[in-house]
Amino acid sequence: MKKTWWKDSVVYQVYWRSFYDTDGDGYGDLEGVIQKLDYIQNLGIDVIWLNPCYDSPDIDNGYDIADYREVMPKAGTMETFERLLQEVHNRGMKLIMDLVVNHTSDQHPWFKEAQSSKDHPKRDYYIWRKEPNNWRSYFTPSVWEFDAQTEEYYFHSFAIEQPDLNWQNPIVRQEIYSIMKFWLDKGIDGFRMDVINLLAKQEGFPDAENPEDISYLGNNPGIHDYLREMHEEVLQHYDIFTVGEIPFVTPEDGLLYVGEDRQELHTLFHFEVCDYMANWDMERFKEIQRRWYQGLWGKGWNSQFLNNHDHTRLVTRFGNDTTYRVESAKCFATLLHLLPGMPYIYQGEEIGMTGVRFNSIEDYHDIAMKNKYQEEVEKGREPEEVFASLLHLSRDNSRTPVQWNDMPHGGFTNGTPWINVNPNYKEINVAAALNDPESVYYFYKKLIQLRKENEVMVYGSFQELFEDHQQIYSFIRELDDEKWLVVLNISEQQVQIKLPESLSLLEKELLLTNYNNQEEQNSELQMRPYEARIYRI
Ligand code: TEU
Repeated sequence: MKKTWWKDSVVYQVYWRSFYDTDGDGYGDLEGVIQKLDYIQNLGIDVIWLNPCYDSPDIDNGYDIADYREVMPKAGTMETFERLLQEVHNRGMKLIMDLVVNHTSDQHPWFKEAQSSKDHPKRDYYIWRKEPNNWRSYFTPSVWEFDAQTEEYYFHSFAIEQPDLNWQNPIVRQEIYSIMKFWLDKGIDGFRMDVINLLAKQEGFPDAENPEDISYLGNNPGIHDYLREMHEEVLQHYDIFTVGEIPFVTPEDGLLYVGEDRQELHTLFHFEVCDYMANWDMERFKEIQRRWYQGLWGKGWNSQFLNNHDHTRLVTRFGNDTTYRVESAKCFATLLHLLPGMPYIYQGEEIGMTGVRFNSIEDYHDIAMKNKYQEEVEKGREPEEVFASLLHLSRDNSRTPVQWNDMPHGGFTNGTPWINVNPNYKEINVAAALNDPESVYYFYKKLIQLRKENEVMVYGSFQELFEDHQQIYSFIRELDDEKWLVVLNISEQQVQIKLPESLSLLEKELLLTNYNNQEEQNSELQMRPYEARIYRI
């Protein structure tokens, strides 16, 4: 298996608007990221993924871009960005940008021109039809929005303010390739590619049998031609790393995007867990990991994550964010960093930040949640009931500001934060974590250091134990003569297991655990709630 710099890497996601505010406008900014680079470096991070900071009317928090070659004033200036990139490289880290090219903002000049008349040369930059079909978008009841000016409908996979680009148009593709070169020539180290398998649309837009299952939006014929052309025209000319956000795919589909012989992408985020598993489901999670390992191992590279700016913080969604917040945070950290594939840390995950429960829909900002709330209330459902049903998976659960200390607003801003800080910031904050050697922060630091010193965590094979166990997730990673046993109790119960005779732990080295007082155990293991252990065997 080919070894490369990015496979060895741990990626840290910075959602800059909620990271650190240096000018008091209540929004985090790129200067704030610069000022916290030492904190990120000390954790042992290799690559920073920066969420979109291009000029944007900010309807979908930057995922609606109006100018791809400008930095959003809230975030800073192009000079700030270039200094950030330089400071990242000065610390031996790399930086990847978010590439959002399935759609633009409706305020982008391209769309303004396209909307101006049916005969405008840029009309074909977007997708227009006389009649809608029955498809719904991620954020709205229909993917079609009527444009009164030209009396046609335009297509949008997300909000009406995010019209989809027409990738069938070769001029559009060349526009995007030159934008990618613009940033790559500045020295960035790659791209996280937003819903990149939505670029190709189904020919003729046939009505869907079940419009609620929006998988018709992605993974359509023609997508691989676009990605191979992108690789040929842009990606192959730079020593960079690419990760695609790729919903609606099986491991077999996924391999077509990241196969090492495919000349498309390096790795992917698939969403079999995050889009379909609202709460922890051990059996389902094991089955998903098993299929993706069998589907990709030795042929393509997987990515491991359980939260991001779209998905509720993992201790709240999958763990226990009260009684066992620290134990479950460390247990899931061990899972993500020991499973095959690249691990991603979402800002605040490294201190065990939790999801949030604000009191009113007014406290929430996410367009996906607000649109869904309105849609359901307009259908006549009780507002309170709708609000309650949206809390668990609201994207704002992971968008509250990073909690740096126990000062007002968690030290995030001297102004008024764009979204309220999680009230638990007095207990859960970076300053407290850095002062506590047993904190979640130092546990992540040890895991990342282990990966730097042990290739078995990167290139080691994966062999499961106790496949059917509902609480214990255990597996072996092996590379050459290095063999590690991982045992995780992903439950609030005390669990006893008996290891196979061949796996006696006597005199075996315990490399890492999230519980201190370990009694010597041979093959009978008493696993406490959310206990995690890594042995060299
Ligand atoms: O996300 C797409 C999206 O809606 C995700 O929430 C979803 O989990 C995933 O695609 C799988 O279906 C991307 C960005 O991450 C998100 O913040 C944007 O709102 C969206 O695209 C539109 O750009």
